[in-house]
Amino acid sequence: MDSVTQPAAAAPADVPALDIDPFSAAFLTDPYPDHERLREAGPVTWLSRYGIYAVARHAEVRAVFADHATFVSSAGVGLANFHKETPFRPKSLILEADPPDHTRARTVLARILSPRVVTGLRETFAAEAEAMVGRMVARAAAGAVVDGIKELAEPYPLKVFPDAVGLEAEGRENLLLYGDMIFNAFGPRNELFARAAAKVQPVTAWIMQHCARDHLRPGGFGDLIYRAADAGEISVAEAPMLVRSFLSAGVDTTVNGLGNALLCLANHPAEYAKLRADPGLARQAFDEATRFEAAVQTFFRTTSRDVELAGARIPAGSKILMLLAAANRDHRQWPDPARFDIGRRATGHMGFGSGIHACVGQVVARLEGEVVLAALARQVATIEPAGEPTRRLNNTIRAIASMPLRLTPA
Ligand code: OVV
Repeated sequence: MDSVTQPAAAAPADVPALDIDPFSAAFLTDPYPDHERLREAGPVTWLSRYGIYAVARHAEVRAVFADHATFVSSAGVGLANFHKETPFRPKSLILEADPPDHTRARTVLARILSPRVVTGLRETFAAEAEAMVGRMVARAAAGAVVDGIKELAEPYPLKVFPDAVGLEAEGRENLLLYGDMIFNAFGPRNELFARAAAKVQPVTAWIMQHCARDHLRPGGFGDLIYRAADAGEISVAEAPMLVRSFLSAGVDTTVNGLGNALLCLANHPAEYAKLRADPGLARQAFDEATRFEAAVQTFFRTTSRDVELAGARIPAGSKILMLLAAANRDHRQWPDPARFDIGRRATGHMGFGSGIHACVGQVVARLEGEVVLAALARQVATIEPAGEPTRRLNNTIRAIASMPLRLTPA
């Protein structure tokens, strides 16, 4: 047997083994039946195909996030173990790091993305949301079927976030290609990865070029990273790598967070009616959509020592897949978890992770979600699917390529 077909390790005796492939086209197209199987098989399971552990319940996902010294990020947060394989790209200084290295990078990014700073963006982000929704509604008023992805979920984050980072307008389509590539790279070296990686050279070159200081508008998030380097908080060599984190984590996530929220609202007209009646529910509705259809479906950790988790003995050096989206529909945590209900308080969901690595950009993401959903609530009376959405399969992101919608202007 060659090394590709041979499992990485023998199945452990004390953990249920499953033959599920969480990176297959079938799983990624409709993950929810397999999420149920993974959750109900036990608190910790073994995925024979990859020789990895998996956790799909809320309590265990949260427990793994909470113990960052045992479940480390520095060996990679995808399937690849960086102690055995070369990383797909130079390691992120924040995502793929542990304390104390992680702490230094996190402190700088957390200050740049602090609630106080992000409050300063609210007016600009809200105005752009009203304008973009307005253009889409004008097309609908003229009788057109609109595309919720191509006309809103993609262009909105591609406008406001890189503007805030301080990136020029030209070439921003590279951000979508780069996101698709790195989120595929957290999974196995399957067909999805191969297709994305085929474009790696020009896209990576564009990204790294635009992480340089002279490409970044003074006062934007990117420039603020360089000012942290000026102040000696991080090295000059680290600065472009932290700008890269903005460009890696800030676009594909919010594009699909918005796309998934739009799909939820189109598929649940009674919930949209609630939002329409009270646009003040927009922020809570976006959070519920992030619980119900998490844009980031999975991340991995690697054990730094032998550990017992929910009765399972896991050896040092093991990869553990955390199914965030499965945890978000765990009936042990949420009443009626498979119901999209914008009236519920969805806080505590794993869509932004938790613990020291919890999404540092979630204040920006939530702002984008809130102002877009509030603009819809004010300008659109009803949202209906006008055909099946087309999925874009990705090893990590729950993504939609195109979503025909019929809108009734308010
Ligand atoms: C959360 C996240 C996703 C992807 C990339 C990064 C972070 C990064 O730091 O590069």
